[in-house]
Amino acid sequence: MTAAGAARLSARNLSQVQDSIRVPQFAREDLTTRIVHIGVGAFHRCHQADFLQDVVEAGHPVGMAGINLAPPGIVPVLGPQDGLYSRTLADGDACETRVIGVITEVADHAAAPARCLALLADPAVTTVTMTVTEKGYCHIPATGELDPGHAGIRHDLDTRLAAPATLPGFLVAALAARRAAGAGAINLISCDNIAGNGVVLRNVVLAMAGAAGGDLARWIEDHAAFPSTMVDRIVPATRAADRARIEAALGLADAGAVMGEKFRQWVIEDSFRAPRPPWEAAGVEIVADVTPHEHVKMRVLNAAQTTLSLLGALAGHEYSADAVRDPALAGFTGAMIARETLPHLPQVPGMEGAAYLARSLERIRNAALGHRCQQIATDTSQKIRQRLLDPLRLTRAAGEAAPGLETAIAAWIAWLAAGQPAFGGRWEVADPVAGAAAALARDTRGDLGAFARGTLALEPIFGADLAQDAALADRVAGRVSALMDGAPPMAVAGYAA
Ligand code: CS2
Repeated sequence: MTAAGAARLSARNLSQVQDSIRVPQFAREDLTTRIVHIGVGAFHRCHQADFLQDVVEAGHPVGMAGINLAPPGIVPVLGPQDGLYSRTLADGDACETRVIGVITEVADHAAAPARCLALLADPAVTTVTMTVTEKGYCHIPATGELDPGHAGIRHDLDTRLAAPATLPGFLVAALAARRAAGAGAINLISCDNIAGNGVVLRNVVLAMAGAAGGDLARWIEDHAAFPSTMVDRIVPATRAADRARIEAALGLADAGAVMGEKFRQWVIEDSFRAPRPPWEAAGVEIVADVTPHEHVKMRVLNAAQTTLSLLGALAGHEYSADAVRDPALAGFTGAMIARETLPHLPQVPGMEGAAYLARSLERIRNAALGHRCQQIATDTSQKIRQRLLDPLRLTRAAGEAAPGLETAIAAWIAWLAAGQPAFGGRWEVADPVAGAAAALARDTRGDLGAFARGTLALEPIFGADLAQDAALADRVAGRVSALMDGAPPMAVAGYAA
């Protein structure tokens, strides 16, 4: 049933797409490229691009160019397809497919660095959005500041931004080109799940510009806006079987096919410096302060995903939808967030705590999406602050115990341990702290308690307040042992009772 051997979706054969599939309802040649997006991965293709298509279909012909800074390249995927691809929304047996046509051009930095710089120096382009994952900002998670010891940042500075390998390096080089071209002000919009993502982006760009020398940092302060955003839609990496089903429905091969849930939300802080697309036409919320939305989303939906995925992986579940069907894991996760996180959350109309939590768990139950526990567990060092540590800090400030959040943190350390040969070597640890965890496992020679305490002492992740708390380290180390020694459902079963 695959479309192997079938023609690839492209502008030429768009009219052959099956009638049940919605194709772009506009003339693509009328689009003007006003946005550049960096990081054209599955999430972007199913979220910001899907919103933009609604903006265009509402009568605003805004096109977007897509750049990938890091592998995999986007040109081999969307180049032969003239930027066209399909996105499918799936819920149970129901699914709806739409061909997205707002991407006017794609470029990979490795192959076409000059074109990538030129796109950001084009006066018609006034907005740059980005999804480069949490670690793409090269910041210290505990502080939100640029990490001067980051190997990529050191490379970019040592080579005077001649061939930048990082997002901050690329943006500074591109903004220098933009200033030289006299192209004017620009909105730089992070769409990654970091609390205060606009503040972090501003921090790393200004620090990089400062370190590179000259007076570019001053120009950036005067000409660039860094609105914070909250983005939401569950979009796992596309599975081969899903792609095959989509291709069979399309009647054409589609290397860019993505699949996500129906739910979507995008909230952007109203602080722009340059013209921007009328995103409101697609239901995007433009608000004075996006912080409350970010906190609710990351501390409830994302925290539930992280907790269920770490415990789920340890318990042998493949997908987060399997983990949430495990009554002990779901009961624990729901109770942890309800008891320890919700009491400290801001009130956001439409995102009320208990209902938002119930809806989040329901979304994770969507078995049509194959969201692997291991995918969500990847890079937890970059995600844990906004999902679990900041809520823990609020309980501490209120003088409350937080056995649930401490167990979830222990689940991450147990997941790191389980990736070490000394503790079973069940999987490969995909995380920037993988090297540090491997060294710690060697140094502690199979002593799980020492491994747990050593991990918790990583200040760039846990911050000095948590990293230096010996009593917390003892409690978490005990929970790590319980999770590794017994079956994870047993270790959490008592909590919800
Ligand atoms: C997930 C997110 O992989 C992960 O870290 O928790 O990608 C999540 O699916 C999205 O934030 C949902 O909006």
